[in-house]
Amino acid sequence: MIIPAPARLGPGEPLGDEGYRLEVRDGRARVDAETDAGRFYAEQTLRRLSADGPPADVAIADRPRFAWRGFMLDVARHFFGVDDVCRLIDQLAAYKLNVLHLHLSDDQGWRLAIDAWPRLAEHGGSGAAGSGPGGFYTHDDLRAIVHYAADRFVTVVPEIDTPGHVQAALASYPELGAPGSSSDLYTGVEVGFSSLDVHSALTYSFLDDVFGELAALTPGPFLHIGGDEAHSTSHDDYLAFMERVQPVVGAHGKRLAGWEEMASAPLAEGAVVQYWNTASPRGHELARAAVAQGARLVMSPADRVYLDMKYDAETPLGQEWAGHVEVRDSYDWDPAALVDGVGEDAILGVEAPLWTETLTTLRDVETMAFPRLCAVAEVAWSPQAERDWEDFRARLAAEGARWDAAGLAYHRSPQVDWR
Ligand code: TNX
Repeated sequence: MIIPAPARLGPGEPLGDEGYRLEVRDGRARVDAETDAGRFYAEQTLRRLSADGPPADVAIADRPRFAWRGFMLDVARHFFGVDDVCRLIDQLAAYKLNVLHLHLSDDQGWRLAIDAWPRLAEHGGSGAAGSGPGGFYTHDDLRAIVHYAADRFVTVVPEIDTPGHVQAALASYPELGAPGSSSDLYTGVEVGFSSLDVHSALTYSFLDDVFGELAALTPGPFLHIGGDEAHSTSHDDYLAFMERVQPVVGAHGKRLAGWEEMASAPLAEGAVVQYWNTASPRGHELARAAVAQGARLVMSPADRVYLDMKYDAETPLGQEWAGHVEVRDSYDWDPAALVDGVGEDAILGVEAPLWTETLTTLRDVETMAFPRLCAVAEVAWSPQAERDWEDFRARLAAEGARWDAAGLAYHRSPQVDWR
């Protein structure tokens, strides 16, 4: 009926920035909220309650467990245009997710026009993983996405991956790499082979230009600088880079976000670190290192919420390095019980990344995202005590009919008794 399951707040409990009270009696609805976001979420809930006819009498007081409830789309390995992204934003809003993290650059593609460095998009955006077509967002395109998202209380968190994952940039401007680096476009799916020249002043004036244009296009508080898998950057160079890049982010009025590797460096105040690598014993250490520095965490454990992992051995698309991830795996976990020393207070939220090395169409994206994204949405919104797999899978079964009607592609998981 409703996804995600509502919290049960007592009469005096505050609704906060996103909470609401909803009362339906004799077919009439009454909403209380302190914010427009709260009213919006009440409306989403009411819409679900009314999906199959007039809603039954009900009284709900609800607010989210976590402030950051995210979905990440990799538009670098394969590009997805404004219409596709807006269609996904509709789904995020329906499930009360509020962050769209756009992975805008990687070795295979640079996906945002930068006025000061035009070859990034023109040349760096011309290809994709495999032989797929390229593409990039103009400033107006990104503004349209940001606006569409904001209307649905979704904040866009833009990511420019640094200092690694930059082959598309190096192919466009070879002077950004250390002498001797390759300046070829890359269409493979390896990671960890490219690096910005961390010792060159040009690198930081380049990033200042890029972050400046990006900051002006995205009103949200965060700028994500990646920082992952910089395997061809030495650790000393990585530290030198992190020391120099953080003030550039700060100078544009943004808070720093980055992948867990970033926690191996001293971090600016207010930084957000994204835990991901469940295949490495370093992941837990890095998460604790982030907390020890006062950073807050976004939990993206690959073996739970990486939406590019295959559901099972039969899944035609996706990857397997973090194992198979069925719907129940995405649902049955507690973010605050995942890493020793990383409790509720250290956690800003939960995000499900969707990497697109193997995905080329919106249909591919939807099939990998649904129904697992609904499970993640409930992990992020509902209190642990209100979450129950049997209850969730029953609600999910009803959701399938809605997706069929809307033409949304999804995986008909054998774990759910679809109607
Ligand atoms: C790891 S997650 C990556 C990505 C890949 C993904 C594939 C992360 C920070 N880095 O570069 O696309 O695995 O599952």
